[in-house]
Amino acid sequence: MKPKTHRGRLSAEGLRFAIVASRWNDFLTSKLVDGAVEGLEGLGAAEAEVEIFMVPGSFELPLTAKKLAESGEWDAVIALGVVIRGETPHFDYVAGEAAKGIGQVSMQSGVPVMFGVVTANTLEQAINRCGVKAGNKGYEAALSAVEVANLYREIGKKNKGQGSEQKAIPHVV
Ligand code: DLZ
Repeated sequence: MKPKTHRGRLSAEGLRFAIVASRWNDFLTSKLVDGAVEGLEGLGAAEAEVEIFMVPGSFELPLTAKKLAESGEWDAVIALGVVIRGETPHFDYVAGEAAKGIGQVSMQSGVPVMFGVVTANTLEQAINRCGVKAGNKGYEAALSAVEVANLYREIGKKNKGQGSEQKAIPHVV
């Protein structure tokens, strides 16, 4: 058996993206923003279709993402922040609320909201995940945003198609 597999296209053409980024740990979050923009641009996003919204800290990411998701303007929202356990007395609250809130926004709005928040135990770990040395979570989040935005478009089209087939059933019976 070889079931049909659906995978979102890695093309940002015709899609709109909002990036919401925390200013806390700005020297690192700015790298995440750069990574996300680079990722979107590399996949063909137009400059006019990408906008960046800055917030004070990661705690503010969920509500801002909610307002953006509810606006109906964006195919995906990319939330970026950095929370470092060793430097943050309220690490669990800030990181936990950001993660929980972003997940809820995505589920409630139906708009994909990417979790591009680096939660690290040490500054060194955080640096490594912000593209200063190696991987960049902003870049990764941008690629995921493009992939799922395209996948959900495809699923949306399929659902619409199924809706019209279902309407036909009573006439057949
Ligand atoms: C207050 C705070 C602390 C201690 N640490 C961080 C952090 O490591 N990363 C981050 O993004 N934000 C932090 N904040 C700020 C909170 O997210 C929030 O902006 C403030 O508590 C105001 O609501």
